[in-house]
Amino acid sequence: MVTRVLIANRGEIAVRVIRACRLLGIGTVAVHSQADADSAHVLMADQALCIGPAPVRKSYLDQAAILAVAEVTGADAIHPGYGFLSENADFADRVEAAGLTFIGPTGATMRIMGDKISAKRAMRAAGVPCVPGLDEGLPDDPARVVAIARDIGYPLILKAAGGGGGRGMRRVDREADLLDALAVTREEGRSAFGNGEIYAERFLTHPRHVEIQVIADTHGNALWLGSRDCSLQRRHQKVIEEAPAPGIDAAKIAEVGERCAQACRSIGYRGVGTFEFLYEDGSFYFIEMNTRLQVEHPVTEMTAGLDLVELQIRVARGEALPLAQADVACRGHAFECRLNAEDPETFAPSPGLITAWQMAGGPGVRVDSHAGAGYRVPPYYDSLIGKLIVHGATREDALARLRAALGETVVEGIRTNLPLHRRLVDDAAFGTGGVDIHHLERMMAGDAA
Ligand code: MV4
Repeated sequence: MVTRVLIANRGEIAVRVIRACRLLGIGTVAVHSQADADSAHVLMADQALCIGPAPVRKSYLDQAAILAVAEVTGADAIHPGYGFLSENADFADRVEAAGLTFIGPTGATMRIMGDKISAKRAMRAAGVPCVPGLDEGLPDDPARVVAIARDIGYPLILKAAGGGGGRGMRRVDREADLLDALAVTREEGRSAFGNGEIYAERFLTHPRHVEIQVIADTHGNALWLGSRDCSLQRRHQKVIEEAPAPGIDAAKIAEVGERCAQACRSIGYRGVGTFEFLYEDGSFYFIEMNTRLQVEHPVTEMTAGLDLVELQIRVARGEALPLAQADVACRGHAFECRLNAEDPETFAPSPGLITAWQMAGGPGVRVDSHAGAGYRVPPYYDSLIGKLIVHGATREDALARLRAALGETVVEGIRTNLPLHRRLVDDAAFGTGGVDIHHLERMMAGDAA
């Protein structure tokens, strides 16, 4: 039963989840830090409770405080949003042990995907194409490490099993650097993730970051809902995402998508999930699976014509998916610009009072945000203040709408990355589509030169 959902998050995603609950006639409970007392999610929810001071360790990451709020408010489900506790397997287990519904996969599934070696092993076994390399931790014996690395070839990349999202990785270009690089990466893995297991893969030099959205119910049904391209990023922070990934044969994407959906069925996956791939020279290579709703889910919603948060709640309460793969049709093209309170050149955070706020509108334009004029962006959390999402019949139409929408958008009082977005929509390579993960950093390096 899901009659009252506690939203264990803040900002635009808390607002997004509250909207979905309202559509379903489900009650909502917000939790917030002292710094977010007058935030939009607090005002929108049926009830709101303060769970602690501004620092996330003492509020949005305080599992006991969140579970206590669920108990006193009679919430019967918890939506974790993204970030914070969304991929914390122990939290998912504690929620279920308290007799509540965790809106997401089981703790056991999250543990498999949280360990990047076990994730890759499980996905390779399920028929998902992976980066060449052993799906095992590297041994201690230096001679065996050198032999394994020779088999993979150089350049290769060392990755911490407990890492992910760009943390705990190191490129190695030659054998002479291998053992020192392994020692350093192991030590980082131990100190950052409490896990010194390291694996090696062939290093792809110019990949695109392409992901496949999936959703699965508890009746053995799983669907793939199209692709997204998230290559436009800087230091693992995505800037613009789009759906579908441009310039890739639809049949090739469908083939990989089917593999992802089949993998979900074979491991008994439940909820929404994302298979992350590197795409290089016409091939897909699985790297990680995210077991949460992602920031960029709206571009999939716009192209698939589905409400992913509604579907998340429906499958969490035990309903069968209301559609089959043959009913999934991805139409047109969508872009999402992440609007951040940050300096457009240095990317340094720029919190403070928003004095003017004008968002774009019109056909195919959507804004997901918790901000507005008079809102003070707190300095304690990530700098995302909203997302501008556009949809059009073709990539060209969507890009024209995005350019026009960025022209209408006004945010004053703080620095934002709007100037960067306006520049990117006029970038020739981005206009063509299919830039690799290094494009933005190359562009910024060109400015400095
Ligand atoms: C790689 C790679 C090249 N070759 N793996 C970074 C995030 C993490 N999810 C995986 N990452 C990478 N793995 C191999 N075998 C390059 C990256 C990478 C990257 C990937 C996706 C998006 C942005 C990136 C930025 C730098 C490096």
